[in-house]
Amino acid sequence: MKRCGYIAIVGRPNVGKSTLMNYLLGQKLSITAHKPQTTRHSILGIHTQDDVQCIFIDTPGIHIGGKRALNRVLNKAAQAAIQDADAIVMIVQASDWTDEDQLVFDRVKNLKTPVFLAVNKIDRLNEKQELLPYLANLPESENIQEVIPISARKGQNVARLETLITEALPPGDHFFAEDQITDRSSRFLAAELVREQLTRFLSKELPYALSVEIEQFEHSGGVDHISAVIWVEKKSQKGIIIGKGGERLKEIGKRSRVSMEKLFGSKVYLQLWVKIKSGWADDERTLRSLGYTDNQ
Ligand SMILES: Nc1nc2c(ncn2[C@@H]2O[C@H](COP(=O)(O)OP(=O)(O)O)[C@@H](O)[C@H]2O)c(=O)[nH]1
Ligand SMILES: [Mg+2]
Repeated sequence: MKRCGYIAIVGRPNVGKSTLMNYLLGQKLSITAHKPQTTRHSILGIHTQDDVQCIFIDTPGIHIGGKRALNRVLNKAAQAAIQDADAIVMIVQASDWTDEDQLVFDRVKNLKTPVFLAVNKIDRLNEKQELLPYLANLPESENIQEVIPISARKGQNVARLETLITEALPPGDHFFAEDQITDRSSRFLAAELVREQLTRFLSKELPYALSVEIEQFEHSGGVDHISAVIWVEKKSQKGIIIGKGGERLKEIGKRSRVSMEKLFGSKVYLQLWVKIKSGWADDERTLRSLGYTDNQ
């Protein structure tokens, strides 16, 4: 019997949503970082095995507060993914339960949708025993099917989680071709890979204030020719990204190119530019023009 369905991966920022999706897909599709909110858009990861097609939605982290327009858009995207899903994987990390975890839990607990509560990063615990009081204190709700301790980074127990998810999906024809791994264009993925390197190289605040736009993406002579603009808010930010003698931008470019070559399976020639566009993070209309809308 064929099965197919959407699985929303939700949780506060930084608990390992993107890491889990990449592990499930066996491919680095969604960008990850040790800083919160690396994932700005919901992104589909499609995994087809035999009769089952799982369509994972890696959501931007739901989090409290945030006065700026960008944060409001992020929360809406997460909310939309929850509403449409056939199953939900809510991720928390061992052994924390924060106000933000509670907020996510409150959003899913009254739905009819089956929820799998994944307790991630168990590889960080010294003793498995440490987990027992934590598990015993987790809040309960009727739609939680199972609590599953996992390590998304090391893959521990992820197969178990995958089996449970698969069983929860409704019967039906597959929505996507068997070899398709995402609904996103190569342009989008390329921009995300540049943004991933930027979040790794820059201080915690700066990545919120920038966006990446692909100006050119052409395949010719066996090479992908890609040209990207990094939009920043201020002149000082431009300087920080470029670095002394252009060293930082060079390194960001090199690493972005390597991950693009891996994902696209092709040689890449990458050019990066840094340009100033003031105030864009505060203007919802500008956000829309750059593609940061709720239904993305
Ligand atoms: N030790 C450990 N770290 C993890 C695990 N899963 C994710 N991380 C790290 O946690 C950070 C945030 O992960 P990410 O997937 O970007 O979180 P997201 O914001 O929820 O998508 C990254 O530095 C990951 O490498 C895990 O199972 N164990
Ligand atoms: Mg993420």
